[in-house]
Amino acid sequence: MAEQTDVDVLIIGAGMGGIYQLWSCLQSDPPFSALCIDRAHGVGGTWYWNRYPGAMSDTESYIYRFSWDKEDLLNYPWKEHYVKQPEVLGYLEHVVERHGLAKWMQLGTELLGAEWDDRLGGWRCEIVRVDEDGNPVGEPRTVRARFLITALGLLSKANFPDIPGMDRFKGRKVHTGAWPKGLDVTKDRVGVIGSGSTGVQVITALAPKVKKLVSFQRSPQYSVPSGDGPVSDDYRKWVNENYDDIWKGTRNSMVAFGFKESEIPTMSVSPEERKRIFEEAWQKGNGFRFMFWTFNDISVDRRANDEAANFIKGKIKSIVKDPEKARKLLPREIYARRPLCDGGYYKSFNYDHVDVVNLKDTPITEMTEKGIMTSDGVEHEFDTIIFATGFDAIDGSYNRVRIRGRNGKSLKEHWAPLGPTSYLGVCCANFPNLFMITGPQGPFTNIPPSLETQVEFIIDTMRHYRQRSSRPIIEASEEAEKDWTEKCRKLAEDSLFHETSSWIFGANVGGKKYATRFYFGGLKAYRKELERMVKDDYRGFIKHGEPAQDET
Ligand code: NA7
Repeated sequence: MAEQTDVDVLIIGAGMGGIYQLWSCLQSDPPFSALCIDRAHGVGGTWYWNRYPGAMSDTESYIYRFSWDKEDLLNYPWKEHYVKQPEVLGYLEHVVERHGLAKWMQLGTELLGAEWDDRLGGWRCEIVRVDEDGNPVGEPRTVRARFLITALGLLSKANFPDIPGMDRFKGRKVHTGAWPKGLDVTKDRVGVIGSGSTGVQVITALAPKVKKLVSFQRSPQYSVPSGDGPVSDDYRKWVNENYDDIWKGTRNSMVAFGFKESEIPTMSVSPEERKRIFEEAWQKGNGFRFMFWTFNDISVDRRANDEAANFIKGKIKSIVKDPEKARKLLPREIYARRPLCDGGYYKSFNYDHVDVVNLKDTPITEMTEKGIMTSDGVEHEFDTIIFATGFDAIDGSYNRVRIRGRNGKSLKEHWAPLGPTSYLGVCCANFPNLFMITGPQGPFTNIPPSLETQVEFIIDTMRHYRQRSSRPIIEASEEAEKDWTEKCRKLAEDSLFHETSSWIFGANVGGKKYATRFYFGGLKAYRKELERMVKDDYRGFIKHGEPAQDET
């Protein structure tokens, strides 16, 4: 008699991906028994940890949610074009309650390691209870699972810069990705290091409220207005009446932001028309809309990119009154990072108490007891220093857990030669029955529709293999992973994104392998890839034989 598993599926992470995966397991006929754990003491994933002022999704509210609960979709309230962190968290808590998922969850529990066991035909996982600070409580225990599904999030391991004298600072240091509950810094003099989408949000939110704010900015970015504001009853009615078409359009689009991407090249219209279209996008708001709804080549063609970049630079100069501050805020690289939007970021610098330090002119030399010292000898004094310095993205979330596949090789070792790779963004060769939600080389889009695509693919695949065998082994071939990686590399090379250095390529963390962490073909093409592969009888997956009856 072969050893039995304790549970069919162990899901790591109770954010959006983990919640939907758990629900899908329980809905299957017959259900997959499942346990979902999270080191956080609440559900929500990213939205549990990122409680910094101004934290919000920059996707329109109506598609920053699950599409599969139609009744809830039509009735759950949202007031503004964008959902803010407390609302997203509230929504996810509501989904867990509505579907009775909590009893299949064990929160405040961390995965220490997982090892593939050939004899078991599953994963031996070591988990442990942790307190609110992440310290282990009690002894670890082993869970034997047929499938291991990681829903760790793209961006969960904080990136802290290594600044000399970090420990000397007597004030408060806080990373945006681990913002303590209830922390209020509005009476403080605040320094913010980092100006990615988090930096832009936190600066915009705090600027009108704090005593003093200085942004320490290494790479000025392009940001456009978000267009946020209350939604009318008529608007909500329109969304509700058109939800099916909205989701259909979203799944059949490239970046899945709910608008139809442009099909016209930038230089195919007159300069006046170009300006008009850019202005219209500026007024409507949203970073992804500005990059992908206006014209079809901003992210791939240098001339088109310059046109968009110059338009935004013109806006920055007209908004920021102080020419020296404006000079510092003007981007110096092309417009090819994750597109940003904001609720008045550039205007924030018109306050006398808000300033920006260009770290390329005057780098940080050290942290002192009182604050931050820059190379011009100025000591900037603060009560609180906020690190909006981003994350050790994607593989960073995996590297802190010991996941060992066949032959005892860890994921970290598997990824060492080329950077994080996968087959179809969900599987890795030699890691049987391991599925990753928003793992490396998945689509670069609005997250919820991609994550739903992956969860649905994973559950369908598990069901399919369960019909073939009572001890299913689902395993991508090395060849398939190599081909997918090559496809992702080519797509990234065709895009201008690879000319900027950001977390998308692992370029934000010293010592990391420079490699694309995304599939740049868009959601529609990604879904087609999955469909074709399934039609091709799960091309790229190794055909394991049926186990003998007495093994089951
Ligand atoms: P990002 O986009 O990685 O931004 C991090 C920012 O921190 C960026 O401006 C970095 O400058 C800056 N940074 C990082 N390290 C340092 C050091 N050592 N010194 C100074 N500045 C530094 O992270 P976010 O949290 O803003 O956003 C991540 C994603 O979360 C976002 O795209 C959304 O999808 C949600 P750099 O640009 O590297 O010069």
